[in-house]
Amino acid sequence: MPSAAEELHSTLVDRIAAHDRAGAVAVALDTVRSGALDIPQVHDMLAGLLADVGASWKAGETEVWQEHYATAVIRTIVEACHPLVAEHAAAPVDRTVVLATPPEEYHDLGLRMIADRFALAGWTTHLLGASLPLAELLAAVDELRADAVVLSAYTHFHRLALRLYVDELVAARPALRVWVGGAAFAHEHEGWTDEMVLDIATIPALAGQVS
Ligand code: B12
Repeated sequence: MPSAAEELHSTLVDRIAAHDRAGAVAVALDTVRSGALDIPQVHDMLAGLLADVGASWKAGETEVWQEHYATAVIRTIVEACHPLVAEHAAAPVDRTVVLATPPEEYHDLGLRMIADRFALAGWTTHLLGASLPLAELLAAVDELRADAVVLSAYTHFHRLALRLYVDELVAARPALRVWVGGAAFAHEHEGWTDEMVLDIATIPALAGQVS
């Protein structure tokens, strides 16, 4: 018998192939509301689905527009689940995090999901999205009184650019906690400290590490 994640995966593949965005969103929302999967489990499944779409595009089996369409449907699902994040969130932990990707890094869907993980853990969460210039990040950190910044890189190229970005950020705000992650860090993080590279599984327990 297929698991709830496998069942949702297969239904979403069908709905996306049928260009039925509303149907895809409805089935994902029903799955969370029924308790069959929680939001992180839905996000993990969606990330796997997109990796498959990307592999299919690379193999020449999926058109660019189809990849964009699947990504857009998945983003709509993530946003549609957002009210449920507030319903399922832990008690507020009195910590604030700002999330962004560095200039020219447009892969921000993973970061969007990470924002919800922080919200579920009780953090005040401000997602600033993709390609944020450092000066704007610094202004946001001050205005929003952030305790921590979370940055994401998908490609190796953007991981290299992130190094300088983080060095400048740390020099400008030495007391700020800075975490990085994303696909560019999935296999190793040479040149980065263990403390800075965030393990997604530790998010529920992070508040105690930030004063
Ligand atoms: C969607 C997508 C796009 C969208 C992005 C939309 C958006 N707003 O995010 C668009 C169309 C903009 C795009 C553009 C490009 N893309 Co693209 N894209 C993808 C695709 C299909 C899915 C990526 C995705 O969203 N995955 C789902 C998310 C949820 O996964 P994730 O980001 O890894 O996040 C998870 C974890 O990594 C983690 N995480 C993420 N951030 C953080 C941060 C922290 C702190 C932590 C703890 C965890 C964490 O949490 C998430 C949940 O598990 C992949 C295919 C694939 N195989 O992945 C290609 C892919 C990433 N793209 C690729 C390429 C080449 C490009 C372009 C260069 C294409 C082009 N010629 O223009 C441009 C580059 C744009 C740029 N400068 O950034 C390549 C990258 C190859 C590489 N590794 O170098 C891929 C792998 C496709 C391929 N097979 O070749 N892309």
